[in-house]
Amino acid sequence: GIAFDHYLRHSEINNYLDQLAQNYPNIVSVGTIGTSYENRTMKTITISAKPGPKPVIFIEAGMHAREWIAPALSLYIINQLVENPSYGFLQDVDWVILPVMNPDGYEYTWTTDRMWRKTRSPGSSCNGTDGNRNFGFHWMEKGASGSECSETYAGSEAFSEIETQNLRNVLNKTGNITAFISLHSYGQYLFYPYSYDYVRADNWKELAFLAHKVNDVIKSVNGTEYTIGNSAEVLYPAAGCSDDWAMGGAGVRLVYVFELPGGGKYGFDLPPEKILGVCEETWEGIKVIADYVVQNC
Ligand code: 0X9
Ligand code: ZN
Repeated sequence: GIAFDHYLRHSEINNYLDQLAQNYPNIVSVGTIGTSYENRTMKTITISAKPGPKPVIFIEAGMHAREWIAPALSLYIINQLVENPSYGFLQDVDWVILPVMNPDGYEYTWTTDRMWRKTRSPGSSCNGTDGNRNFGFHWMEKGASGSECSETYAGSEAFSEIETQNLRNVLNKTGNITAFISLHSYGQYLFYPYSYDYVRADNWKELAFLAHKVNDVIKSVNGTEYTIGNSAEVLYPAAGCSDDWAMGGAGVRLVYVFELPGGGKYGFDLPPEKILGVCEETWEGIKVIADYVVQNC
């Protein structure tokens, strides 16, 4: 079983996925998309209640090491889908979930520096690249840094990081991805593309319409409200993010970034006793996206 009253180490997360694959072999499979720079296994879990082609919802979490609520929410979603499988949409949608996009950084936040954000690949003066500036769609145009020591260092070239290569490759080879959701914290924003500049997706009206439905449902749980919009307009331009690549590079139709609620001393260190509430409310919003995919995609 799994409890949502504390955060898990990367190895515990991988063990949970493997345990589900063992206990639910008919609907769950665990795959590896590759290894991280420090050789940790990057696992995805696929949840498919019945055979045959269906739209896929892909969820990526843990790009930024310190944003611990994001992997925790991805595990809550997995737990709901697998262990409480009473949801109608399970018949019509497959799920692929990557709980820890940046395992080296994640472990570093446990052992050494709670506020670490980037990967752990070495540089000549500072370590780490911001994975969310390293994707090859309008790479380095705006809101990304060429300085190794910056928190938003975009890397020596697009896809310089093994972790971003691994995500690119799995998105390229997974057919039928209809929705891509990237989980971050914090700030209660719900972004749709593009992030690289003040440019909206062709289907931005559809994305905005659905985002408002998601927000209404989340708000009805505990009152939490999200700011919705094109991320360049609402926050700041940031080129090289995974969501921009999912749409512009991999052609995914429904693309969102959730900036989950913050808490704790620094915003990123949401206290463990707050995990469950954030998971419960956000899951209601994720289900709205799943229902939309079933009805419209
Ligand atoms: O700067 C970022 O990468 C994100 N904020 S965070 O505090 N989680 O680092 C914002 C991402 C900008 N927008 C999109 N990815 N669309
Ligand atoms: Zn983030």
